[in-house]
Amino acid sequence: MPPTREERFAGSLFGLALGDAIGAPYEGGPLSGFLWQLIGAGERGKLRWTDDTQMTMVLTEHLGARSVPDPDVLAREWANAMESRRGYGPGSRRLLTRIASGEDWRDVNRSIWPEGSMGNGAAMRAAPFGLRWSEDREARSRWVYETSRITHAHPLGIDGAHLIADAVSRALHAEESAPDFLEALAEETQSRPFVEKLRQAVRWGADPVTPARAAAELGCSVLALESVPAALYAGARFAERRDFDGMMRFIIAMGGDVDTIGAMAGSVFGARCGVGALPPERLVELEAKTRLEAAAIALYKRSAQ
Ligand code: F2R
Ligand code: MG
Ligand code: MG
Repeated sequence: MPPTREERFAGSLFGLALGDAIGAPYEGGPLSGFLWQLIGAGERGKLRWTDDTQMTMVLTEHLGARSVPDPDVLAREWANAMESRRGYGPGSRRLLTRIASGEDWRDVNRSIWPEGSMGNGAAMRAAPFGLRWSEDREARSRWVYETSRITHAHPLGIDGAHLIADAVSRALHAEESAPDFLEALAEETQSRPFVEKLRQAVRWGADPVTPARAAAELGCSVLALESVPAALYAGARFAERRDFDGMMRFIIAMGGDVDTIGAMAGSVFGARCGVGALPPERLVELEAKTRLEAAAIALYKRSAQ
């Protein structure tokens, strides 16, 4: 039996949180991993997530509570919910701190780089748009743009967010092979740099390339242009055989921005395979499951209206 739509919503959000939490100790090399092992256990030993899930959770609650997002309110909600110990990107941390102190996001979102951030911080939180507006590309695209630029004004940061939202939306419905899924995304996006990366993965076809080759040819850094294609490849490839653990082993072996590649891939995997395909022994360990589940249900109900 294919998963229900409700199971796919929960699968996408729990897949994101699990990918984030399982990947977190491996993000950024041994020193940063050691630090996370020290502070990352979370309350009562629960598997603890990072900024990726924190921002996605706030966004999911925001979308579940209203018919359309309010970027000004959302900016303040993200800023007020920021916890440094969750490992935010340096640019995002500075912007959110200024927004929390009362500055308008429009005055700060190009203050670090003139074109804005091209990090993956907007892409890592974009999955809820694919769930909320899965059948309405125009609305999905509009709200991804209007909310990504709060922290990520650079076109590549925003394009990466569009791709993750489009991929989650597609995974809710399509049962394609990984190459077909990636080719369809490449045809939909207007962003040439992303098209080149996606077509690179399409050319691999059904051949299972090694993590080292995927990392070398797609990239796996904090930049959206590298980590988004890497996550889409891993998510699509391992969703075909419903192998979440295999997907995370692959992502950990690629290295780089492991928690965020895990989060983005997990959101695609869960949208296609449903919450029942996630490893139950890891789900049990995840922190704040009740809050995440309530957010998923509210978003599901809102999208059904
Ligand atoms: N910050 C982290 N991880 C490090 C700390 C965690 C560690 N494990 C620990 O022990 O504590 N992870 C989180 O940050 C990433 C998302 O980052 P975001 O929100 O995009 O931030 P930022 O700073 O805007 O961009 C990231 C870096 O990309 C480069 N960059 C961005 N725009 C640029 C531009 N226009 N020109 C040049 N470089 C640009 C900069 O190096 C930015 O610092 C996720 O991995 C999340 O998990
Ligand atoms: Mg993170
Ligand atoms: Mg990360």
